[in-house]
Amino acid sequence: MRLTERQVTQFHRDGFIILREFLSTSESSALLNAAKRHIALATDPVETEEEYHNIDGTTSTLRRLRQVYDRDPLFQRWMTHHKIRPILKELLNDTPVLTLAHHNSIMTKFPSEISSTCWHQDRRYWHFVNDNLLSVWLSLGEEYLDNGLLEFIPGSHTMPFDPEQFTPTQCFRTDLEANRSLIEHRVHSNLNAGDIVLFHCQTLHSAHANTTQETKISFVYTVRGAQNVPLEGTRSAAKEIVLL
Ligand SMILES: O=C(O)CCC(=O)C(=O)O
Repeated sequence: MRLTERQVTQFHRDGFIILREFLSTSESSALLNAAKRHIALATDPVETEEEYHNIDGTTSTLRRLRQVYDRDPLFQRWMTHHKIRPILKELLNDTPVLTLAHHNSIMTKFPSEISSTCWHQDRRYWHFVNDNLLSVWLSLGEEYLDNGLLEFIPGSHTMPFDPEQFTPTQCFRTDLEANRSLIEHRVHSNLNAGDIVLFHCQTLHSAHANTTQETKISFVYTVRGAQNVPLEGTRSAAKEIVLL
């Protein structure tokens, strides 16, 4: 599959694009069933909501299964899918490489008051020579604002920001008027199982808490251009790579 010129332009202009029904119902159902099996096992490495928000407490709500590439052949098949490779190559303008050190996760969003995510850029904790990285978000069910759908600020991946516009944990501050007027331009689009969102590592995005009764499950992984190597000695260089 190739993207149209319009889609490529849209990605570079907005910092994200949505491709509807990218996977068939049977492919996404198989991934959802496998994801549910692995969520039930919750084998390490995992991240909990409490860890993510630095909250001490007795409860532990799963937020993501990490390192899913190694957990199941079905997950590997999705992350190296023949349909996605040419698209990633086109958007990165380079050979795509899976960065297993980072987003390589099944995301769970259990109904929980603390499951929201502040406005942020994914590159906040990543260390590469440049910004040529994007994430592939796959919906495994319906996603909408009430169950924690992602929202994006179009064009934010190319905007120059001052460090003061972010908190010490790299959340885009909502107490600043300048930031708030940018956030007013946020957009969202409901997703269904099999839809994918491709977004640049500098695109500001956030998500609401899940206020429904159902858990939302999604899959996210990150790719970089082969020439965009991780900085030596950083966490970004800690895992092996997979050339696509
Ligand atoms: O699902 C969420 O709450 C946000 C996920 C996200 O933005 C991320 O993992 O970078």
